[in-house]
Amino acid sequence: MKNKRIILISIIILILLITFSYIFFIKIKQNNNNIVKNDEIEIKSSENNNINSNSNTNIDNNKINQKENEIQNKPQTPVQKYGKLRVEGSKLVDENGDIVQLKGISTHGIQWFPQYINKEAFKFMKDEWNINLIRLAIYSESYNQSQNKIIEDGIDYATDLGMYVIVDWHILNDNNPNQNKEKAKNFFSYIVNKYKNNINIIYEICNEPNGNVTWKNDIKPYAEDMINLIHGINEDAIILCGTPQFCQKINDVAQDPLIANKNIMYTLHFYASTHKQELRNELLNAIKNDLPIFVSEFGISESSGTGTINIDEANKWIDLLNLNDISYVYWNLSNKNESTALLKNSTDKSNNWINEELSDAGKWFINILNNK
Ligand code: IDC
Repeated sequence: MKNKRIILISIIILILLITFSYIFFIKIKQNNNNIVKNDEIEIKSSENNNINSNSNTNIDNNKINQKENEIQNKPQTPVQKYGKLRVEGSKLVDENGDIVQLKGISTHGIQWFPQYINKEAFKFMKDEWNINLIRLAIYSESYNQSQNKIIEDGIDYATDLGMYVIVDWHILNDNNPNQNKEKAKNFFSYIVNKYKNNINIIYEICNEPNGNVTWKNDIKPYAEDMINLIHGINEDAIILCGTPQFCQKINDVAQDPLIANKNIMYTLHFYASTHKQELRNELLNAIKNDLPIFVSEFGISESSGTGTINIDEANKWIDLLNLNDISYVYWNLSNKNESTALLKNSTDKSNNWINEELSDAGKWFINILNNK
């Protein structure tokens, strides 16, 4: 009986021992697992931290790169560089009040040479020839609404590329701007309204009044009306106003300036084989009179647009213009068989030209633009 008891107690102790050691074993295992898990979590979270800190570094690097890019590339386009232009005294100035000199190229009549109004050509001239301005020549006498598409395309390309653009109402054979005044009013109210938020458009209200036309009786009243119309829609627009005798008698204006003088400039045109020191004296006089002058068209041929070119005189003109920060625009982008055309008559391409495809005058002007 006593033996039986001893055996029973031993069995119970054994069972208890086994149970405790099992529980103990399980506990240890769990702990170990937890340690491993915690380690994993720690490793994971430290990995995450690394990823986060890496991505933070990436973001920081991107920001630095962006800033560097901005500093290096800025200003990327002429309009980014100068912003909204205005006229202060006799000077064209940028958004910060610093003097700006625009240099550009004029199309020929848009209805005769529309092939050159293409974005690739504008981009090429901006990037390779350093121009910041395009002038779209719309011959007033032969203008009709079907030409609007070409004009709007031209404005849109210039805008996309961050270039300034002159919308030129090209009075010529219709020598008195009042002749086509109604057409001019309709045209400008349409275009100025459509583009009233653009800061890159300059409006030239009459290319070259000529013949029996005076500043006081003809051009001035026309200009006052057109300025009212344009500034009524966009009060900050810069407006270029033609002057008598194909834009040579700029000093007629000095004696009898326009009533509205906000953001107005007067145009002087020259053709270097015909117009020399006498016309430069006229310009020097205007500079003395503090008149804001813009050379919205010039050539280095004879005033007919063809004949011999005069590089000596042309260089004298450019020196004088550069010295006085006066903006200028070369006539004309075409391959017409005339010496003022930028392209050789044999050049068929309408963009991406090589030097050999330029006329003599074209080669000279591209050198001027590249400061060579
Ligand atoms: C000329 C063109 C020529 C065209 C003629 C008439 O070069 O191809 O046949 O006009 O439309 C100006 C004028 C400008 C003239 C240019 C050369 O603004 O239209 O272009 N010129 O004569 N003023 C002085 C010279």
